[in-house]
Amino acid sequence: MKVALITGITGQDGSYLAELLLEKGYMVHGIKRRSSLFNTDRIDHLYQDPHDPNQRLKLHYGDLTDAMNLTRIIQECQPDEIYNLGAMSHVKVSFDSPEYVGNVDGLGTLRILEAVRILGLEKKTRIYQASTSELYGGLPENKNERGFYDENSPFYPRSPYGVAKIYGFWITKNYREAYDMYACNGILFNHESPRRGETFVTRKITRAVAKIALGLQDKVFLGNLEAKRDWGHAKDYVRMMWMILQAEKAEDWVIATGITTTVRDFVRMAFEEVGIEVEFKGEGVNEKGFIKSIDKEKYEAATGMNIDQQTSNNENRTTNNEEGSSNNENRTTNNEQPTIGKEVLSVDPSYFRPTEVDLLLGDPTKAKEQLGWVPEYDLKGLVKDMMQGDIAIMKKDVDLLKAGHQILKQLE
Ligand code: NAP
Ligand code: G4F
Repeated sequence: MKVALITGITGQDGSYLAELLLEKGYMVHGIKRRSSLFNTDRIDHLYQDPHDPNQRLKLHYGDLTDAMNLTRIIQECQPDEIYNLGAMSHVKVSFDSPEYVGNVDGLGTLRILEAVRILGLEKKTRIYQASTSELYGGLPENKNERGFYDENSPFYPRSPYGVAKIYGFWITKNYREAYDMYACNGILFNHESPRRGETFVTRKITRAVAKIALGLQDKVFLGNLEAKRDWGHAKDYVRMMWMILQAEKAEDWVIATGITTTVRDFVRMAFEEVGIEVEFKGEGVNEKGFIKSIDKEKYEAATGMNIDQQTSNNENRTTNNEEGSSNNENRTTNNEQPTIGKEVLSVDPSYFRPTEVDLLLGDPTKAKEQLGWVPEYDLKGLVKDMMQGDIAIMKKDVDLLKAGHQILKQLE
C-alpha cells in the first residue's frame, strides 16, 4: 500500500486530496495543529476511529515551525509521497504577520525537505510543494507572448506571503538539483470550492449572497472589485497534485484555467445563481451594488422560499419568531428580504492591500499536454457548487433561528 503524508490536511486542498488518495487505496497520514477546538470539520467524513485496526487515515499533531516534530513524523510514516500544503495562506493577513508567514510558508518547506534528506529518504519519498500564482505578482510585462503566466515567466511577489512562498519554490528546486530528490512545485492559480476558507473573496461572496437571498444579511462589504483572478475548482486541482507526483520526471507545473474574471463579475455570477440581477453604480470606493431584477422562478427554486410572501412580508417584518406560521422563515431577523433597488454591496477600503496583485491568468498547456489533465469544472460550475453549498448551510441557520436558537455571527 502506498503511503502519503499531507501537511495542511485540515485545509481546503488537504481535505480533497485526502479523499482522493483514500479512494486510490493509499494509507494517508496528516499533520494537524493542536488547537483549542477539533478543527477537523473538512475531514470529519473521512475520519476513522484510531482504534479501528483497518485505519487508513491517521492524524499526527505537528507544526511546520517544528523541525524535530516533522522529522519524527516522517520517520514514523516512511511516506512514498509528501504533499506540503500547510501554510498561512491568506495574502492580506500575511501583511499583519510577515515573520510568522516567512517561518511557516518559507522555512517550513525547508524543514520538510531537510527531514527527508537527513532520514536518507531522498530516493524513496516524492515531495509536492504547494507553490502559487502569487509568485508572479501580476506584473503585465512578465506575461508570455500570448498574455499568460507560464512555467518560464519571471516572478515578482507582492506580499509577505508571496515572498515566503518564493523561498519555498526555490528551496524545492534547489534540493531537486543539489540532492537529486524528486521534489516538484505545483504553481497553482486560485482554486475554490464549498470548502474554501470563509475569508477568501469567493467564499465571502457566496456566503454573503446566500445570506442576503435568505434574508439573514443586508449587504456585503468588499475591497478591490477590479482585481482579476483565474479561478478553478479545488477538486480538479488536487487531482493534478497527485498526477504531478506520478510523472516520470520531477518538474514544476502551472495549473490554471486560462480564463480570468473580475471580483465584480464573480459577485454578479453568484447572485445570478439565486435569480438576482445586480447592477453596479458609482466608482472606486463609492461603487455600490443594487438589486436590478429578481427572477421569481429561479429564486424560489434556488432558495425554496416564496418571493411574493417575502416582499409582502417586508412591511410587517419583526424579530418575533414565536408564531408557528408557515411564513416564519420570513421573520427571522432584522434584515430586509431581497427587493428591487435594495443596496447589497459597498466597497470598504479596509480590505485593500498595501500592494495588490491586479491580474492573474495562467497557461496550463504543459500540464494538459504532458500529464493529460482535464478539469471537470468551469467557472459557472464552480459558482453553482459554492452557492448550493452555502444556501444549504444558511438554510440550516434559518431553521435554527426559527426554532429560537442563536446562530454564529462569523464576521470579518
Ligand atoms: P487553507 O485552506 O488555508 O489550508 C491551510 C492548511 O495549512 C490548514 O490545514 C492549516 O491548518 C495548515 N497550517 C497553517 N499553518 C500551519 C503550521 N504552522 N503548521 C502546520 N500546518 C499549518 O489553504 P488551501 O487553500 O487548502 O491551500 C493549500 C496550500 O496551497 C497552501 O500552501 C496555499 O498557500 C497553497 N495555494 C493555495 C491556492 C488556492 O487558491 N487555494 C493557490 C495556490 C497555492 P489549520 O486548519 O490548523 O489552520
Ligand atoms: O480571495 P483572495 O483573498 O485570494 P488571493 O489573494 O488571490 O490569494 C489566494 O490565491 C493565491 C493563488 O494566487 C493563493 F496562493 C493564496 O493562498 C490564496 O488562496 O483575494 C482575491 C482578490 C484580491 O485581489 C483581493 O484584493 O480579491 C480581492 N478582494 C476584494 N475584496 C478581496 C476582498 N479579498 C478578500 N479576501 N476579501 C475581500 O473582501
